[in-house]
This record gives sequence, C-alpha cells and structure tokens, in this order.
Amino acid sequence: VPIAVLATPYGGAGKLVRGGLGPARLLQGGLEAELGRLGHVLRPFRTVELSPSEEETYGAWERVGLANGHLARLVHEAVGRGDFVLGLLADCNAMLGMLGGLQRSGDRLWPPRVGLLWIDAHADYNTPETSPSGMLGGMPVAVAAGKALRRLRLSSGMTIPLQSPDIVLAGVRDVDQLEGEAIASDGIHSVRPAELVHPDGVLRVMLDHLAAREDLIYAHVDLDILDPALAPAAGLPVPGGLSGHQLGRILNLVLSHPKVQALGIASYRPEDDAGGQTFREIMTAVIEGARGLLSRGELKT
Ligand SMILES: [Mn+2]
Repeated sequence: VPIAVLATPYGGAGKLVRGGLGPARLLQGGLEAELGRLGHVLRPFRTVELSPSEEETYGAWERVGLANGHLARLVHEAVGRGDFVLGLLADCNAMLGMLGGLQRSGDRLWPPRVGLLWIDAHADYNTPETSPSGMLGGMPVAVAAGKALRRLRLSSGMTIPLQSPDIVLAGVRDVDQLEGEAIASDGIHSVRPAELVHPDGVLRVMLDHLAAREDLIYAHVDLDILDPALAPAAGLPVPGGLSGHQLGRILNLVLSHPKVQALGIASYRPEDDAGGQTFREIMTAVIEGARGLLSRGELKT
C-alpha cells in the first residue's frame, strides 16, 4: 500500500511555530528515509497551505476550519488512489480534516461510515460550555461528534457527525469533570491506559467491534500518550503514559487492520526537543507501526 504523507502546520492558535514545525521535522529528521527502508512506497509529500486571503480571514478558529478543509481534500484524493494516509498534524484539531477527507471518499450519496480510534492522554471531548481552559485543542472529538462548533466541523469537510459507537477513546489519563460526565452519559467506549500495555486484549476487541460497524477507521495519536519523562516535547504533558516501544506495539496492531485507512500523529514540538529524545521515541513508535502496515499487505495477497 503506498503511503501519502500529508502535513498541516495549522493549529488552534494559527499557523504554529510551536508544533507547526513538528510535521516537517519528523519527515526530514528520518521518518521518510526509515519508511522507505522498510519497503514502503511514499507519495510526494504534501503540506496544507492557506492562501494569503485565507490567512487574513477572521480568527484562528475559522482558519483551523479552512486548513482542515484543505487537508480533507488531500486525504480524499489520496484515499481515492488507494493510498494509506499518514497525517503529520500540528495539533489535534486537524483530526476533523482527516475524518472529513475519509467521509468524502467513495460514493457521495452513500458516504463510507467512518470510525475513530482516539489515542491521547486527553479525551478532547470538551465543548465551549464545559471547557475549563476554553482551548479549542480540548474539543475536537466533541466537535466531530456534532456536540458543538458545527461550522468548524462542516468547513473541515465532515458533513456527518460521528455517533457515540463510532468513537473509541484509548489511553486517556486526564479528563475534566464535566467532560467525564459527557463521556459517560454519551456512552463513549474507552480502553484504559493499563489495558493498552497489552494491545492484543481489550484494544483488539474494541478495534474488531469498530471494524464490524465501520467502512473505514481513522486512528489518531496525540503524542502526549507518551510518558513525558521519555518524551517531554509532545502535546500537553500528563504524568504516566507509554514508551515509544509500547506505542509501537499498539500501532503495529492497529495498522495491521485492513479497515484502518489513515493514521494521524499530532503535537510534536521540535523546538523543545534539542537533544532529540522525544523524536527518537516517536520514531520507534511509528516505525513499529509501519511494520504492521506491511504485514497487512502480506495478509491480503
Ligand atoms: Mn492530548
């Protein structure tokens, strides 16, 4: 399966320097070379760019929607060619564009059902009403589920909101109170952090349930799923978390699943990673995941 590597430097605070450089740094720092060495065919790297007039449009949240709309078009093109999509994302808000692109692939009148496997220290299930911080980055899963910010969802290409059973949260270890109440009352499924250490258990069961329901699955990784002691330059650090090797075993399992059509990797901050420690953990994880993608090809033939 050819891999289309797509990047977006746009996040909740605009075109980020913090995080915005992350996607390019991952690729040039060795990801491209390593994927090639494994035997993957890579499409030419594409990156989202707003036009000058779009850059001047309204506020940062509107620009996130515009950038996500561009990302969705790139995802749509890539999936139309049969590519696997690897999204290198400034922050988690870009998940809306990844989902939007997957929803638009296939028949327009009978769009594919798309599921979400959300691997993050945070649930990102806040709405503007429940959020203690008001940060857009804490809301994208709720936006994808149609609970708030309809305009942002639509401009990201997501015409159909996810339903609760389309969502599986994995490894979440920091939830705000009202956010937790919403997750419980909406009946969102979760895989607990301790259960992720052996991915071939609860996670596999959840993935199989999701696959039975969906045509396509998007797997999203906020790199703060990693332990900040090992990978401090990733996302919004929360004590605890996985090693790069542990995340690699999870991604290996996830990417070996034929319905997983896209992987998003979000929130690497190279400017806080002078020694490259976080980079090495990420690389370990993604390379192990990419092996899973290769094993899927072998199963098919
Ligand atoms: Mn997070």
